[in-house]
Amino acid sequence: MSDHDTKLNITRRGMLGATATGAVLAGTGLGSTMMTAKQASAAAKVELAPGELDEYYGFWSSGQTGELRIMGFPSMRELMRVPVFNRCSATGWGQTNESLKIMTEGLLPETKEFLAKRGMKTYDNGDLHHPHMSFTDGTYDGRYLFMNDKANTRVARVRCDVMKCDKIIEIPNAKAIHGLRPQKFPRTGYVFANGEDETPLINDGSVLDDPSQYVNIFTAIDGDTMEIAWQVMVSGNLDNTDCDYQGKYAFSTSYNSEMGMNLAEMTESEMDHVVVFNLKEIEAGIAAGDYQEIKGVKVLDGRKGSNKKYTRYIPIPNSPHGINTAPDGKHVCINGKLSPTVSIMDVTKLDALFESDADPRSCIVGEPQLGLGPLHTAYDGQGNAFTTLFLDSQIVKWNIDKAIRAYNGEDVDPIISKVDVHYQPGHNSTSMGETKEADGKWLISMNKFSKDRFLNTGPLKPENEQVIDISTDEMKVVHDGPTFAEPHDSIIVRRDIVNPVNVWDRNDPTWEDARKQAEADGVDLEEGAEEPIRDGNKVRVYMVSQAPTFSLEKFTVKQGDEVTIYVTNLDDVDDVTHGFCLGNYGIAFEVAPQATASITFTADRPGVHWFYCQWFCHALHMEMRGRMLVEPQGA
Ligand code: CUK
Ligand code: CUA
Repeated sequence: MSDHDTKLNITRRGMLGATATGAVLAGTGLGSTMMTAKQASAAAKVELAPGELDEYYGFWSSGQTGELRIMGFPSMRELMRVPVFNRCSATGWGQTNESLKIMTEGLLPETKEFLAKRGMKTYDNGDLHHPHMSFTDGTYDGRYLFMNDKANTRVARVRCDVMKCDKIIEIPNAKAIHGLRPQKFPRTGYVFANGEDETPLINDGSVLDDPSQYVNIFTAIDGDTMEIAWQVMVSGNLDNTDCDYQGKYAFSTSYNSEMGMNLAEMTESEMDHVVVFNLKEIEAGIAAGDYQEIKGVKVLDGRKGSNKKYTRYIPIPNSPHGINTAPDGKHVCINGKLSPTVSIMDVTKLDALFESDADPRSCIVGEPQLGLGPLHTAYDGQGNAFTTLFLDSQIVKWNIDKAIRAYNGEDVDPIISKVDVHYQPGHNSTSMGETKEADGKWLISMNKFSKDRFLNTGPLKPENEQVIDISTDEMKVVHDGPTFAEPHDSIIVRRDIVNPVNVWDRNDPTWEDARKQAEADGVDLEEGAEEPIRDGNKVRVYMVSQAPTFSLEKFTVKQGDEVTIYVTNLDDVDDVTHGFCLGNYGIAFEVAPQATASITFTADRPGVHWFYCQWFCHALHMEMRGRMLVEPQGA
């Protein structure tokens, strides 16, 4: 890079609010020293002094860990883990009655039966790839986060007021929910989720090794009720999905248009496709009764050659993966993966495809060659795009308008710059980049390999997430962040949009069942009961907690009783969370301020069993304990 360029960049940087050091050095023209100082000043924007707050919330997936993670961004401090599809030792997610209800009520009847035979109530694992926030008018509205489970075909919702999961549903007819995006306009509205694996529509064993009878399913969920609005049967598999800013179309990439069952078959054809879903036509089709009802869901036929107005198949080279709608409201980038190209689709040209027999490729207005292995694209809101190059281990910054002009024959190079990342990036995300309010400040590159970037942790290495300053044309890596298995995707949300409470509302619906049971037992949840309430061999123990005591120092049950313990935390001070851990009974859960939580188990071990508060809450936290006395059978 010439001195001239460097100076220009620094000047622009100065205007964007770099430190005084940067501005001074810009005047001196000390090339190499300047780079270091620039990097230092960019890094300084990432590091926060003790007590300083981040500018953004980051909502991170965790892949096969199955949880949602909350990051402070750009400092990359991990703030919280929200269990969703996984079990959590700390919070009791997957143990408490309240969490089990959320984890089980949305399972399909056949799944409940299948799990019951294995002595399970719900799946223990999940594979969470894509967390996305609800939208209103094209930007985040801070209501909900939605996320997929590829492993067990589920979709979950997290409430942003308390940052807890409140709904999990299993999607019937589909297999391996992968791509997931909320409707951007006018609001969410729909949550679009597509299945990655193709199977027979009625997958009961009557069709097995006959892929010609397999289908794939695109699903629209009502984000308010978490019920399935409709499904569309498609040809080929489906990978990632996104939708437009007009509320008219959703799209999914397909890397296996061949419907191949092995690698050679799946990568055979030069062109795969994007499926475009016409939301109005689909709604009209539902209204007209043009569907079959399978497992309680209305399923429309949008397969190739079905001659319907529901879908169009746009040929795209070669095994496309990520699909990302630009903040300009017009362009959608489809990342070629095995092709070094990104295909730019113009959503304003989609009406014509549905109204006439126009060439499906007529909506493709650009196809720049960017490098090897393009997987996902993010945006700065200023007409530029950032694409991860998995094989090149780079992020490429390029200009959408220039790419379109080059496609039309003009001699322009859309590529602005490239930066090395370490190593093999999958997703990348920019600050507010998947909304109309993309602000062009930061990019996170979520790299699948860290190799030599951290102290060695043995054969299993962390991934490496790198924060990149994109406020100038020259992208700068300013921070490495190791992370455990295996975040795929993330969103970076301005902090003013997210406003969680500090203390639960006592009327929260989460413990509605506990409230009803207490009422039936004539107990006030906020007072607890002095003695266990016996109902045959069912025993209910009502306790309250207030630092540093539980309201019961002991209670007695009989061996073999089915015991339910309710704990209500009366503390209403920020951060005074208690826990309930029952030793050698494998029981532990969190009770946050003003919350009620409960657990049901069989008291099959006689003897003295201590319970204790497992969340450090007070100088006398150790003393916050009590005994469960279990009388032996026959005593
Ligand atoms: S997919 Cu993981 S790198 Cu599941 Cu979003 Cu592309
Ligand atoms: Cu209550 Cu520790």
